[in-house]
Amino acid sequence: MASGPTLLVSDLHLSPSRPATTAAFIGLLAGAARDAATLYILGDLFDYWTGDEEIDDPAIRPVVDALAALSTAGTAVLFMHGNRDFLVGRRFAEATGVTLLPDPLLVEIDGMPTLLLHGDTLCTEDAGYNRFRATVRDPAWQQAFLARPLAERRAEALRLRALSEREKQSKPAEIMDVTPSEVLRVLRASGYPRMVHGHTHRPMQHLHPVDGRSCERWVLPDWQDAATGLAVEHRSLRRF
Ligand code: LP5
Ligand code: MN
Repeated sequence: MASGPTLLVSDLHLSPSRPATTAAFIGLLAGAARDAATLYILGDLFDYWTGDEEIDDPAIRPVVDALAALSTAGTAVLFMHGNRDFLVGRRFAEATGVTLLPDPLLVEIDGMPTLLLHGDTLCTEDAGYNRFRATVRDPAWQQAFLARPLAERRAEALRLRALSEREKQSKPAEIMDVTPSEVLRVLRASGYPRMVHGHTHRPMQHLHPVDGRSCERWVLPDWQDAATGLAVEHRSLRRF
C-alpha cells in the first residue's frame, strides 16, 4: 500500500478519438499515481459509456489494464460516476480493481473532512438536464437500456451527445454552473467540509462563507492533452 499523496481528477472524457488524452492518463497511472496512496476519479473518465462491453474496445482495453496494474501495485483507485459514464458497472470494477463510489461522498483526506461530488447534482437550475438525469439514473431504465444491442446503445449515446451540445448553446452560462444556494445547502448539511468536484470545467478555488465559517470549494479542470488535477498531502492542496 503506497503512503504518498491523494490525487483527484475528473472530466478526462477519454475516447478513441482523443488518443493523446488516453496516453496522458496512462502516463499518470504508470507514473506519479504509483506514489499516491489514493487516486479519486470523480466522474466523466469516459466521453460516454454505454455499458461494460466498452471494456472490450481495443482503444479502451489499455486504460483498463493500466488501472488494474496501478491497483495491483498498491494505490487505491476510487471511481465516482459522472453524467457521461453513469453506466460504468461491476464488470468494469472487477476488471480494473477500482472501487465504485456513491455521489456525494464525505471522506477524510489527511484528516480534513472533504465532500466529493461529480458536480452535476449542484446544477439544480438546469431543468432539462435534471429531467434527463432522473430518467437515466433509474435502475429500471438502466436495465432495459443495457438489454439493448451494443450498436444501438452506441447510436443512442452519439445522438444524445449531439443533442446535448446543441442544447448547451442556448442555455445561459449560469444555468450550467453550480447553483450557489445549493452549494451552501450541501456544505451546511455536510458539516462545513472542504468540497471538491468537477463537471463544470471551470477550475477554481472558491471560498464560501457559511454560517460564519469559511469553506473551500475546489473545482477540478477537464483534460485536454495533459494530466491535470489536484494533489493533497500534509493537509495542503496543490494543482498539477
Ligand atoms: O455532457 P455535456 O458536457 O455535453 O453536458 C452536460 C449535460 N448533458 C448530458 C448528456 C451527455 O452529454 C450525453 C451522455 C451520454 C451517455 C451515454 C450512455 C447512455 C446513453 C443514454 C442514451 C439515452 O449529461 C447537459 C448539461 C451540461 O452538462 C451542463 O451541466 O446542460 O444537459 C443536457 O444537455 C440535457 C438536455 O438539456 C436534455 C436532454 C433531453 C433528453 C431526453 C429526455 C430523457 C430521455 C432519456 C432517454 C432517451
Ligand atoms: Mn460531467
